[in-house]
Amino acid sequence: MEDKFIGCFLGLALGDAMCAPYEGGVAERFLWRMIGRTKAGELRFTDDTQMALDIARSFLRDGEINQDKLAREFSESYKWSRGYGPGAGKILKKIRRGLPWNQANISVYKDGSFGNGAAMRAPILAMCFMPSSPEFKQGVIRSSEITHAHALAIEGALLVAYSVSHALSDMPDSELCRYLIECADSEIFRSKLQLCRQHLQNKTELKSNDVKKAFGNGMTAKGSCVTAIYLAIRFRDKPFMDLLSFIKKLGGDTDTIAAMAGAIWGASNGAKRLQLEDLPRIEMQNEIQKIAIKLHATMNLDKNK
Ligand code: F2R
Ligand code: MG
Ligand code: MG
Repeated sequence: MEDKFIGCFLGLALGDAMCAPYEGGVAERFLWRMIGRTKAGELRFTDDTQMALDIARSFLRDGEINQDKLAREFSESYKWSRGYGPGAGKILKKIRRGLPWNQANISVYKDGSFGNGAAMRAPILAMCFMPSSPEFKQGVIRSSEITHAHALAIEGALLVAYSVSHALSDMPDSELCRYLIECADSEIFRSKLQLCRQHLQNKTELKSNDVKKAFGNGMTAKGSCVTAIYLAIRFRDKPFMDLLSFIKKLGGDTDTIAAMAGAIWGASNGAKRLQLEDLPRIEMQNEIQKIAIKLHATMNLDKNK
């Protein structure tokens, strides 16, 4: 199980760092080519991994998702050069200046953001709480709403977190799809998940343009979360690099789709199947691995209480 936790966190961070140079349009790609490596030549990660690390550190320190403390952690980690979403960046700067998070999160969009910024970091919650516990759903909601108050952003985060959790426990694909469809509150997520189940059952080899049309490749939760879930399951028995190559071709919000899909893939397959020796190193790789091991130890301790 420890190897699956490491696979999940490294799958998220590697997906993010390796697909970040393919995100967005020409300007974003050019910028990331300029700032996408550390001085030591390691790949830099973006907001996806940074916010996942913030949640993990906050949970390991506090033993819970304490929204005031996590809001502070998020805002103190904020750096423009991590490529945060436009709304999220504004919210985090306001929190840093002292605005309470529950005012900041409705200050850019009055109903809150429906971007995928809550879902991209949600895999960590599956390494903090057992999926059957009430704390699981609460943890996802609490960690999401600090920056993403919109119901669709939270729904996307829950679906990604459930997918990771069930990948950690090897739930069969058909059961996972059925479970996710039951959990979906909105028509948009339910219909995309039904389509996802159909394509997986029929083993349809959708081309990247068809994946984009069916599930989306953008920065909203409804236009990226099911894409990541579909691709993680479709590529589960294939090499990690095949998953990333497909996402690079898909374009759009590549780092985030790869972070979410990479976390689900890594939770299913574990770190050994990532074949790290053949992949570029990312910044803080050892620390990410250590944090995954600590999360695993904490979850086991909780189980024994
Ligand atoms: N910021 C980036 N990438 C750079 C730009 C990419 C390029 N321009 C492209 O179009 O692909 N990446 C990071 O941002 C994403 C996570 O975003 P997050 O944290 O959800 O931010 P935000 O700004 O809240 O939401 C993203 C966009 O969704 C639309 N949106 C959200 N809520 C809305 C609402 N209530 N009404 C209208 N529009 C809403 C806006 O366009 C937001 O800007 C990840 O990709 C991460 O890697
Ligand atoms: Mg990013
Ligand atoms: Mg992104």
